Amino acid sequence: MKHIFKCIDAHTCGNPVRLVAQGGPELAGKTMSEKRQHFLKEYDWIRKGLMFEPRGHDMMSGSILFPPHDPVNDVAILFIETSGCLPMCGHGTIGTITIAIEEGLIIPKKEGVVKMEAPAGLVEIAYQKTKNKVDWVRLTNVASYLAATDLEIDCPELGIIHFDVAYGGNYYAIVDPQKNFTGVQDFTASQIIQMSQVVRERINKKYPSAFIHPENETIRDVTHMLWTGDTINPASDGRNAVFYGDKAIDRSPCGTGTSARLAQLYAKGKLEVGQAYTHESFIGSTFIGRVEQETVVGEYKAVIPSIQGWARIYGHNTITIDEEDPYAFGFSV
Ligand code: PYC
Repeated sequence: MKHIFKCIDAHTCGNPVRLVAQGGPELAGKTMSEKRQHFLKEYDWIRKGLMFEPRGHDMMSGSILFPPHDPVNDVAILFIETSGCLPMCGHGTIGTITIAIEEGLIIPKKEGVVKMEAPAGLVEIAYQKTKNKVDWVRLTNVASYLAATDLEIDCPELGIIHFDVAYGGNYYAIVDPQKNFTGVQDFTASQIIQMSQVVRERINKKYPSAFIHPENETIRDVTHMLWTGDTINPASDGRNAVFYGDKAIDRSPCGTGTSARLAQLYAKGKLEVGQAYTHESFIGSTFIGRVEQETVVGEYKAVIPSIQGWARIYGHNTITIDEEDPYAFGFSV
């Protein structure tokens, strides 16, 4: 049996986004969170086949669009990544909206605005288009908050490190420069990956069930690590290396990671409502983040962050998953 997927490939500030325009499954559920559970149970082979080698790679990330559940919205989205089906993905949103608008896959009710249902919640998006190109996309993300501060863990290469945990659509352990960690500028991507693999596992073992979203218990645990450090461009406000999946460092500044970072900085009094924060990725590409307003999530003080970035389409692919191919459902080395 052969399964055929029409995909449009783009990158958001360097990180890949593969939008599955045709061939995605029909899913059951009254919300995108329920549809995500259905996909994970019955169709995860699609994610594995399209994201992992030989059709994808460690950083591959993508999306599938669905009609909105509430007719006031424009679209609903499922994120498919090497790391699973994320509740929310910022670079994935910027890439998907760029593709969908340029290729006419979404006709928004109001030009320049897309209301998108993600598994983590409703995300309102603004974009600017010149002729048939999207110049930028700005998403107003789900409520983000600082969940814990100054926790400690033993990192094999560094010794004891201190970290905060913040939610920005996924839970991030944020490691700022400190005695045993001088900053991302002093490490290679491979070194950060090796440290993150061990540290993330140790964090979730040491703090079991500590990070569960107060309004959606399917969103849980530290899934991403965000290491900070000196910027490449002096005009930027911060730089990160975001680790996700098993071997990926985000090439974009990471939308949910930037949201978590904004929530952390705001809670610590280092950022004000409305203040722009230029966040650099490991490769030096930038998003502009902003705390738009304060809010609450359960018992936590939270913020509504916005993230602005750009994406470029680079390919139109018809991808086949042939069940007789020994590597039909991907592999990882
Ligand atoms: O941009 O939110 C993001 C993201 C998550 C994982 C990779 N990128």
